[in-house]
Amino acid sequence: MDVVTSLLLFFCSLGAATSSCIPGCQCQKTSIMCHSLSDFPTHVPSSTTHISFSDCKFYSLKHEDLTKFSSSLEHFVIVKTALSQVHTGTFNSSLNLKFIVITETEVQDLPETLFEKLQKLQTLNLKYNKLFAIRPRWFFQLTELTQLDMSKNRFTYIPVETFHALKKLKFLSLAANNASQLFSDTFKGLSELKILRLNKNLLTELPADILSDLDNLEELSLQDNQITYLDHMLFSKTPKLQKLFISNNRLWSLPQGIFCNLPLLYQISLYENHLKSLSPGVFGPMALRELWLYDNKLSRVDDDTFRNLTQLHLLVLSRNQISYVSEGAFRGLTQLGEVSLHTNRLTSLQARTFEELPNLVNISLENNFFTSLPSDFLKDLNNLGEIDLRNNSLPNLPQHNLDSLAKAENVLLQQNPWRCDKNILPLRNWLKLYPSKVNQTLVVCETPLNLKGEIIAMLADEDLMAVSPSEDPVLASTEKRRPHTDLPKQISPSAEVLTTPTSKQENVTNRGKGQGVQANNISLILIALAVVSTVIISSVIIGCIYWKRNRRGNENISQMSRNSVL
Ligand SMILES: *[C@@H]1O[C@H](CO)[C@@H](O)[C@H](O)[C@H]1NC(C)=O
Ligand SMILES: *[C@@H]1O[C@H](CO)[C@@H](O)[C@H](O)[C@H]1NC(C)=O
Ligand SMILES: *[C@@H]1O[C@H](CO)[C@@H](O)[C@H](O)[C@H]1NC(C)=O
Ligand SMILES: *[C@@H]1O[C@H](CO)[C@@H](O)[C@H](O)[C@H]1NC(C)=O
Ligand SMILES: *[C@@H]1O[C@H](CO)[C@@H](O)[C@H](O)[C@H]1NC(C)=O
Ligand SMILES: *[C@@H]1O[C@H](CO)[C@@H](O)[C@H](O)[C@H]1NC(C)=O
Ligand SMILES: CC(=O)N[C@H]1CO[C@H](CO)[C@@H](O)[C@@H]1O
Repeated sequence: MDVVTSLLLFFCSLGAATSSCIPGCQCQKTSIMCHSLSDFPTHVPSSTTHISFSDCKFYSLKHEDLTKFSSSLEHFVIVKTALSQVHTGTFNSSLNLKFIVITETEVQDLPETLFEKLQKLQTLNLKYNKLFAIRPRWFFQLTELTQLDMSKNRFTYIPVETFHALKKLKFLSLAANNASQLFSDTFKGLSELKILRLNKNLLTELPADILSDLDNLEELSLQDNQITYLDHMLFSKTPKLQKLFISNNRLWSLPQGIFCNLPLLYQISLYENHLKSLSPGVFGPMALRELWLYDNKLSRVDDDTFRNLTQLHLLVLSRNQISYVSEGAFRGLTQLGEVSLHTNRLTSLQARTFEELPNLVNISLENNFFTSLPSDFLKDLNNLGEIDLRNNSLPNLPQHNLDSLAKAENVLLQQNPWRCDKNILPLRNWLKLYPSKVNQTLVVCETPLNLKGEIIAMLADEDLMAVSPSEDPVLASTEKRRPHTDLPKQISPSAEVLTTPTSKQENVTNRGKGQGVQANNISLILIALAVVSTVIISSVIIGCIYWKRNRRGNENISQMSRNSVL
């Protein structure tokens, strides 16, 4: 909860006990809360310690406004007000101020000496104004300041000396401005700083030693900048770092050793960068539980890349360009519960890639180009929950693969070009054997054409004998079509088909008994069309259901992205 909210809640909690001491204001003991005033109130009691203004219409603030109560004033808040000018000297006799919030105003600049007398000030919140420049001397006397929030303003430049006096600062936010450059000494001496937010600026690089005095830093936000490179020593002096956000930048590589001195790190975001490769030596031992690397440009995952991440529960590598995952890529990830490799360029896997991952539950491999799966590739996995193979290039699955897949509770197989010849029999039998693992209605033939859209689990043996198993799946549906699957021929209606009413249901389920296929081409096409359209509509519905089901919150990853990357 930010300071404004907490203060407003504090005032609200005073509730019924308040009285209207000044028109438009509520008072409680020495606290005053004013709302929608058009002018700064003139008769504020001299004992006032807390005063706040929201949705007011006065444009300026000056020394005389505060003189009556300046010596007792401790908390001063202005929120959502037309304020555009704060005059020199406004706070120069309010020496007991500990807490100032000026937010959501029209203020574009503040006098250089505005805060110079405020040696007791602990919190200064200037978030969400229109400050276009930082005056280098603003904070020179604020030696007691612990919280400084300057986010959501409009400055592009941060003078190097700006924060040097703030030896007690614990929280500093410069997020959502347009700063493009920082210096080695920008954060010099801020050894108490725990949280530093630099996200949403226009930073392209960081000096290698910019964090070297921040030995108590716990959280660093660098996301949403344009950073292309991070020095390998950048984090060498921040051993207490717990959260590091670097997503949505332009990093194309991570140097060896960069994350090797971060034993307490448990959250990192690296998604939406341009990372082309990752190698062993990048991640040292740390407490990381989730690693999000989606939307990068990784082309391969090599042995031991993540070996030090023994606490990792979730590894997201989706939406890269990965065409190769080596056998030892996930070695050491003994806690890994879920790995997401979907939407990559994989055509095959190594048999031992998932070996020695005793806690692996979910594997997503959808939207790749798998034409086959290795034997026994799920051998060591005894808690397998879901394996997603949707939208790959599998023509069938041999018995040894099916034996592996039987370990999973849930297998997603739709959108593969299943070729319904006799090699599909193991899959058909398996689907019948394990109706609870797969939604059978979604697993349908792609070829041959006359079986396109047919539910594989419902195929009869005879259906499958009609097509030669050796036939190439593409050719089978085009040049090499057998006479009875020839499209023009099917369309020319035969008297028999037209005149004989058929029972659709029977012809779907019993089709294929001898000549049935040839005799019923038209009705089959109609039925197939009906089935296909049902399947399409259902897939959309299912898609929606999955989309909803997969919603899992994470404060640093937008819900949308999280859904589509897992
Ligand atoms: C404070 O500022 C006002 C306005 O600039 C000025 O008149 C006054 O002398 C100053 N007082 C002190 C104590 O600096
Ligand atoms: C930052 O700069 C971009 C253009 O580079 C501009 O569109 C945007 O409004 C600026 N943001 C702020 C907060 O000034
Ligand atoms: C594991 O961490 C150590 C210590 O930081 C480092 O030297 C080593 O290269 C890391 N190993 C891998 C495989 O990343
Ligand atoms: C596996 O996926 C299911 C369904 O999406 C989810 O409920 C479960 O938490 C996941 N398990 C792990 C260990 O990630
Ligand atoms: C299927 O996977 C490919 C390759 O990743 C992808 O381009 C395509 O959009 C996916 N199709 C669907 C319907 O998800
Ligand atoms: C299987 O998919 C169909 C749509 O094809 C859907 O109506 C049905 O609810 C799904 N069944 C399960 C168990 O999800
Ligand atoms: C069982 C059944 O109704 N089968 C029908 C399938 O289609 C043929 C040809 O159109 C009919 O003659 C059958 O009666």
